[in-house]
Amino acid sequence: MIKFPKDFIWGSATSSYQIEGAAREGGRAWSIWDAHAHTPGRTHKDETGDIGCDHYHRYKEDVKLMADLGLKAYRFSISWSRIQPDGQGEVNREGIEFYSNLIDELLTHNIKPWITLYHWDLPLALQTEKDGWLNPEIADFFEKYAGICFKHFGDRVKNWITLNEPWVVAILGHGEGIFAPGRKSKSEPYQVAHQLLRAHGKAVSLYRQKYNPLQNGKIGITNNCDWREPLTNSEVDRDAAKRSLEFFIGWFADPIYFGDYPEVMKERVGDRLPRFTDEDKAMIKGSSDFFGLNHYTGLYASDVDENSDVQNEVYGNGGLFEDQYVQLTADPDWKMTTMNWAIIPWGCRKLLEWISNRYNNPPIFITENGCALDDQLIDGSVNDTVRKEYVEEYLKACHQAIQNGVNLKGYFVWSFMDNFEWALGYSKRFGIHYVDYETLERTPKNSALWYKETIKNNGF
Ligand code: PNW
Repeated sequence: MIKFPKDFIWGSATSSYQIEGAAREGGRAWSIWDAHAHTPGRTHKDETGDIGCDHYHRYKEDVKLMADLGLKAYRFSISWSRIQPDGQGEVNREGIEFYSNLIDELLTHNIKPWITLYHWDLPLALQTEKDGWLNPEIADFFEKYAGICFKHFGDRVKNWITLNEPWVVAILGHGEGIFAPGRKSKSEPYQVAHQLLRAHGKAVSLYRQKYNPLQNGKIGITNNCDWREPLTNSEVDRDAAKRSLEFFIGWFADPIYFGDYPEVMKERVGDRLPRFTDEDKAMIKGSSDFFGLNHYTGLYASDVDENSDVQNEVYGNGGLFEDQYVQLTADPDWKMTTMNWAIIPWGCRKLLEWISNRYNNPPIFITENGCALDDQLIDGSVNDTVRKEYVEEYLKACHQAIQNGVNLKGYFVWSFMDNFEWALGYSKRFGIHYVDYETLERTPKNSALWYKETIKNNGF
């Protein structure tokens, strides 16, 4: 039997829009995900998080389930528009009360709360009136919101994650436009990522200066990254795999650990890549107490000649293809989840080692790992052999990484419960393309009027 270190953190994770429901209750205003999901044609069967898992009403039952499972830590996110309905100004007492009760309920059951401040549900008013993450002012709005959370919850919460997967916000939200706010662009992902990093930096500075001395907690960021295995041992393919990782995780982790974007991104993205001021560099460098990692899958990477007409076949996973010229492929023998994500536990070990080497052995927490499967309910339960095997194999890979010197400190399985899987809704048929990405209508820049016209029957 393999053994993990005694102080290893075992937990599970969720996010606000995916589970809470009560979208129009408790003084909560709409977020960009409410607007996105209520725009016809953007989610599987136009499903929304209006009800989700009804966690807002059933949180006590849910915490009881966690306790019965023996969970020691629970990672959840706060819905910004429950705390500040417009994203600025007035604090909504009912929102504070809900999370405060949830935190107390967790602590009563000996479960440590890990809070993510932003898991993609930006208050809609900040999008329609301020252009959301494109606006440099957003870093100040986020800092204020974060401060409200530290002030009200920091006495009891000792583990903070500023942002969940800024890569997804940038690429899927602003590059492909299949996630909120539904924008399609080749430059916006880089601008948005830049503001996300600045916002993270500001929130961390505030925490460290004003709250941490009294509250004594840890704060970091969670990034997502898939593994990239060179398709062949050729130098160009090894370079392609490295380049792909640098565009994926280096984009966000290099500024945090080294103070700037990877060289290869500066060279290839050119003027579309914003530059940090010296002040921002200083603020962002060293701004994470731990390396939060969401990891699920991986692909082979190979070099693409810039004159060839090969396009990236694997949707959404590569970032902007034109900037990287990396072809991503799966081995036909690999087992796949229902979301069509390859099950390759050895990729998890390799990625952990890669991160450890590049960033000088930081403490790492896997803040998400798990798999979507087309579960068959028989007599009220699921014979979960494939999922069990997935988690076991990935944990073995984690254990090997620890043996090899990686400073892995914890693991949170995704997810605590079945939930609203963004554009895929509540579908059991993941991986099937139900939306035509070519013709999908994307959100225009000044979106207030557009949403009003697009969302019939709206509550916005
Ligand atoms: C993560 N991709 O999302 C999120 O943090 C969760 O909210 C989500 O439920 C989970 O993974 C499973 O999907 C991702 O296309 C969604 O590369 C898409 C991608 C990556 C992460």
